[in-house]
Amino acid sequence: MSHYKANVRDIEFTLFELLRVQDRFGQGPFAETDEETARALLHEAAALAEGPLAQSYESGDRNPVRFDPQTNTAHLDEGIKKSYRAMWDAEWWRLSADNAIGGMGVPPSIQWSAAEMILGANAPVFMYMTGPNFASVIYRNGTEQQKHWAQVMVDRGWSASMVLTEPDAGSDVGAGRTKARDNGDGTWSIEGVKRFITSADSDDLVENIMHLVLARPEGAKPGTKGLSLFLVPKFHFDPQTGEPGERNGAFVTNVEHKMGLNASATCELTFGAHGVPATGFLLGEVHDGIAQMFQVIEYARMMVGTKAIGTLSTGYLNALEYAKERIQGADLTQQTNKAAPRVPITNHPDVRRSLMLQKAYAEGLRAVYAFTATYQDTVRLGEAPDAEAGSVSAEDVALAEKVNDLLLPIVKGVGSERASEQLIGSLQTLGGSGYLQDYPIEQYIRDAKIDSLYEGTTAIQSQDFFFRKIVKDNGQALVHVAGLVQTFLESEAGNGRLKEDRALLATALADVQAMLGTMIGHLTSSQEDVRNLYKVGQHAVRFLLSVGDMLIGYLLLRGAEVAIGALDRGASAKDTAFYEGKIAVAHFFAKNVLPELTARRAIVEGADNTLMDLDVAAF
Ligand code: ST9
Ligand code: FAD
Repeated sequence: MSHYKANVRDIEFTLFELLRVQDRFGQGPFAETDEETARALLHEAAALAEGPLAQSYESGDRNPVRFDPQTNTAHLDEGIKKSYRAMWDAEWWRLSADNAIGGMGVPPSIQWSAAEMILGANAPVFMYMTGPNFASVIYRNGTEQQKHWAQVMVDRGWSASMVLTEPDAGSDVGAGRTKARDNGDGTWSIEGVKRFITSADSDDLVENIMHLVLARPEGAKPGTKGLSLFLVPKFHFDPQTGEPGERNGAFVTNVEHKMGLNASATCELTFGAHGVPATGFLLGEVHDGIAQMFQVIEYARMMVGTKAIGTLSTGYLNALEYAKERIQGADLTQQTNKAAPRVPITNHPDVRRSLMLQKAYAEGLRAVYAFTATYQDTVRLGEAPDAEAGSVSAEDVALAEKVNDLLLPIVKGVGSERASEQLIGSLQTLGGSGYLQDYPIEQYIRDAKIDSLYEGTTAIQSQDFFFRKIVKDNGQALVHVAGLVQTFLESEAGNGRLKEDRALLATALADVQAMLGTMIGHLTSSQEDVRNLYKVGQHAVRFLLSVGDMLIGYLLLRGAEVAIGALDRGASAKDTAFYEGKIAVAHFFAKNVLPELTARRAIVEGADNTLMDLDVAAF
């Protein structure tokens, strides 16, 4: 039986009923996509996820990646390799590749919904399939020769890795010390040690691996702006055919032993220290490494958030299934009657509370990533040379880019934090059984914890959100999103049934706006007293999570409005329960979570620096 449970019904609801993504199909780069093919693709993804991908999820965990120091190889579980090959052979690699090198032309909103299921079923397998996606970044930024290599990477099924982190350069990427020396013949020699590199080796899974490496050319300035991006292959290759030749000097020198995600190879990667030079090629022949790498990072941050959300969804569905069947205790109203019949634990109010909270975050965060992806749809439509005139204006595209940027730290930061938190609730629902390896939830918790760490920790996401995505943007994207919420608040959504919930959302919107106002005040006054920046730093994560909750509340309530409409029009018995669930979950979230924002607002407004004045010795 599969550990993975796809929620295709809710994915289809989110895409086609709530966000109406199909209205953008059939034009420009999505000319080949219609609603029917999109739905078919989602069902295929669910079958793949619940079938061949889910099969090796457990064996990959129980047989972690092994490092062989003799050959500098990371050995993978055979089941993981089999799942990878099933996915490659069915050409799922086309999902997120650029059309120019073999992509399917599937709108990002559909791509990410398929990715949710694949990631929820077996994220390490997804993460070995970097080749075509990273080749797209090479294609977009590369010289003519490198564009050809991007196509070679796809045609020959190569993999790729993103190589930033060093022992002394984690969050602070700009502290990187890996050097690049110009050989004067179009190649560079790379020297240094990188750590924690995902998929830097993968046994015999692929013929070659293209490492995308940040390194500092001799004499370049300090910080991130002095870094350049180099293409460093595992094996040298024929520049025309891609036929691999001699080993290049990039060797995996260790594989980490981790809390979870054991099937994913997390490697130390050493350049130019084994008597073989590590030869690299400057991407696009321009020194613009951090900006180029952020094209990879933006995709990876969306992926990490979607992975966390996909894991929470299957965690919730596993907990729900267990709870419906587990008989324990009498109904609370019968507690004095020792002979009262024993009931399923779904009768207990606390179990219901936790299940509904898990449902709210799983379905609410799904709506958040899909809502974000609709802005990526707009960007893609605008990029197409053959886009129909007037289908998207240049202003639409510019705004969509900004809104996508604004929402990424919410998908990644809020998605990962809430998923971890709520998966604890999923485990709790199973009681002691949840702690056992007989059920998948303990592995979900271990495998999802990484999501708040890599691709920028939550603290980094929160600072990105406040300083870059709001302040540097002059609040333009935020004003757009707040405007959508305001329009909904002023509507008659739900024929009166959502009046009380809309009022709760209005308070939540006012609360986050007040938090922002306070933090902007600290930022402004930091010109007189620079230590006021600490007040921003202390509350940035709280603010990020609060905006996330407000957005979840908004999208759940819009979902409730759609559900009310569907019920009013008459729905099948099965759909009736589904739509009632959508109304209930929105109402629950509005009543049980949104009011917490008022307390958080008071905390932000009461910010002082006593925490920062304290001697560390007092901790
Ligand atoms: C990692 C990998 O953790 C985790 C695993 C992923 C595995 C790969 C998965 C991919 C899978 C693909 C498979 C697809 C398969 C599909 C098929 C399936 C069926 N946005 O603020 P400044 C840029 S990797 C855009 O001064 P500092 C910008 O150019 C390690 N750009 O920063 C800016 O210049 P300007 C991840 C941004 O103080 C410049 O940076 N590590 C953004 O110098 C400087 O900006 C991290 O993420 C942005 N948001 O440096 C590090 N921000 O301003 C986290 C900056 O002129 N640390 N830029 O535009 C940070 O992010 C830091 O804030 C910092 C600070 C390094 C940026
Ligand atoms: P630190 O940066 O040392 O952070 C420690 C703590 O301090 C964190 O809580 C952090 O939030 C906080 N902190 C640090 N700086 C600040 C600040 N300025 N403000 C507020 N708080 C701060 N890297 C790659 O390049 N490629 C990969 O493929 C890759 N895959 C990975 C896979 C795994 C399994 C792991 C564990 C890591 C991976 N990484 C990869 C590295 C990952 O991106 C880093 O671990 C991450 O960016 C954090 O860096 P760090 O571990 O050095 O922690």
